[in-house]
Amino acid sequence: MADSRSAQQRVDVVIVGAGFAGLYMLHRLRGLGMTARVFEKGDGVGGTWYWNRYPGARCDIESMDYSLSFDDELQQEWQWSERYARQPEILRYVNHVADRFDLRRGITFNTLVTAATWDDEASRWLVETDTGERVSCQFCVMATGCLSVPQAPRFAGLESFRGPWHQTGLWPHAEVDFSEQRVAVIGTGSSAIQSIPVIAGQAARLNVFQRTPNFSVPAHSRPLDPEYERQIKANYAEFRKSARESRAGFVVATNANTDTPTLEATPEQQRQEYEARWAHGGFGLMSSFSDLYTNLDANETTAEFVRAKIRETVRDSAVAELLCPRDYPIGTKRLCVDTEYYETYNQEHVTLVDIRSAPIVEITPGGLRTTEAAYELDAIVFATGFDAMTGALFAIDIRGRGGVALRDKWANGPQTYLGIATAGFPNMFLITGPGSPSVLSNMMVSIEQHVEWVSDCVEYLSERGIATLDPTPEAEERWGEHVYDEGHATLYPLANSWYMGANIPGKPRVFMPYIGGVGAYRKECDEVAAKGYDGFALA
Ligand code: FAD
Ligand code: N01
Repeated sequence: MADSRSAQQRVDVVIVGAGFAGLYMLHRLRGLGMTARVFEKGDGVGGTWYWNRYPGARCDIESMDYSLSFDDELQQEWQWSERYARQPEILRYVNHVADRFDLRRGITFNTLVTAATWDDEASRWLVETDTGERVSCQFCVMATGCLSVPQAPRFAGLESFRGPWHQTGLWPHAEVDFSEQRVAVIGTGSSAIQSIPVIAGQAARLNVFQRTPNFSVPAHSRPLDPEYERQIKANYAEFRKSARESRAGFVVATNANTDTPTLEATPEQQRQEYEARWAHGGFGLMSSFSDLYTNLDANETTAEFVRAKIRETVRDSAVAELLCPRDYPIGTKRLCVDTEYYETYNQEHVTLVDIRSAPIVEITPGGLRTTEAAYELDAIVFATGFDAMTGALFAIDIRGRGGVALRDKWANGPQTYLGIATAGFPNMFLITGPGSPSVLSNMMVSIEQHVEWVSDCVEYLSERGIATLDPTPEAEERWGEHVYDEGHATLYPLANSWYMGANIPGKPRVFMPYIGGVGAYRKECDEVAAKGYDGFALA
């Protein structure tokens, strides 16, 4: 039997990750006649939707938008059941995509890519895995996900806890039953806000441990209106085009951006606009006026509108005040989209614990202790977020020209050209990497755009016999300044968000995504390609 540790296979491309990005990348490369292998650490496809099986998980972009557009038959045939699809349905969809395009045979599951090393002489990457495989490839595509490395809970005494504990981002595949249990949820970000109402529906007692409250708007999810579906499907090409040219990667007619600055509207006009968007549900609230992300006074009118909604909804006024965010502008941490989140706090068996004023000291065998009180618990849910955007890349020992480690190059924050490549790491592509619209957009639009740009690029190079493509340091620096300027022209840097790396101890505080909008960004990428990959050195 061949020893897989010493054997070295050669392919054109290695793709790391089998979420939507890795799957579509494989499909495109096959279309070019290239050989490709995908490595995936999970035992199935789907990435985010494979790992995040917590109760209540669903998307916050509407299903008709949060779906692949590259194949018309696929988008015409697939039927979403709800306005916002739940995790099991999205996982079924992504599995359907894998089967429909015969992608599974290209994927090696249960395999972690541990290292990728550039060999300058051979102009190839050597990719290594935890199963001992060594694969040589001309191109390496990191489709590793922006929210794929959950932050490990670091609480003293956790190992002593007698009951089960779970992380939302690594949820067990077997059903978790909270009935009759005293449960803690730690964290109040999107994952917690989705899961809390569902866990409250099962548990005997639920304590929510909140450090920082988040702004949340109602999803008003419901069965997908067949007439709406028919209209979109009759005109899907136009619908997708508008999304690609938009700022955030989706456009919902009733939620269109306005050009009016907030303070030019009277308080009554503001209220009417906010009420209409609140009633519609979803992210539209933040496009009520033109300056909500740039003008603090304008932003405060929206923030106060949401705080008033919280006070109206939550009967205990002290709890309502605790749930009102005050120390960052609305929208500068990702807005949450919920189903009866605030209402949950009206239930007798649900308690909000403020761990800002009384932090958690330790987990004990029978529960948890803060500086003020002890809580008896049967199970703990950590909804404590992700090492976003760079976590999955740094988990791989990536070494570019001269053996330079990506972790060292990016020690003070990510540096990329277009968020798609980084100088000194030739022929390596980052799907939805830092410096691209990525997590600020409908990710489906951004993933498709990157995958298509990368496959066009690889085709261009192959047709011309060009061995390597590497961003020039000058182009990378210019792009970095542009990303910085755009980000810092907004209110985003005022928040301690994961966009800023602020949720991970020791992570540099840098606003990582590009906020210029997916439409403008796509144009920029297309121009770079049209000019023969301007800003890249081709050799
Ligand atoms: P992922 O889906 O994260 O897939 C990356 C894959 O790479 C993973 O399966 C991982 O196991 C694998 N991998 C990583 N490193 C390695 C390695 N070293 N070796 C082997 N395999 C590796 N976006 C939206 O636009 N709308 C939404 O409504 C939305 N909802 C979300 C809800 C949740 C709970 C979360 C966490 C994210 C959500 N997102 C949403 C963002 C979401 O991550 C993207 O929409 C999209 O699914 C990302 O796809 P991807 O293929 O780029 O990455
Ligand atoms: O993570 P988060 P998430 N002690 O980082 C708290 C996407 N997503 O998994 O703010 C106590 O937002 C932390 O508190 P603080 C979406 O893009 C989408 O919820 O640091 N608390 C915070 O409350 C989203 O933005 C959906 O003070 C600690 C929470 O944990 C992104 O994924 C659903 C703590 C983490 O919130 C991440 O969301 C789910 C500690 N030591 C996810 N450490 C949709 O709706 C952290 N916290 C589609």
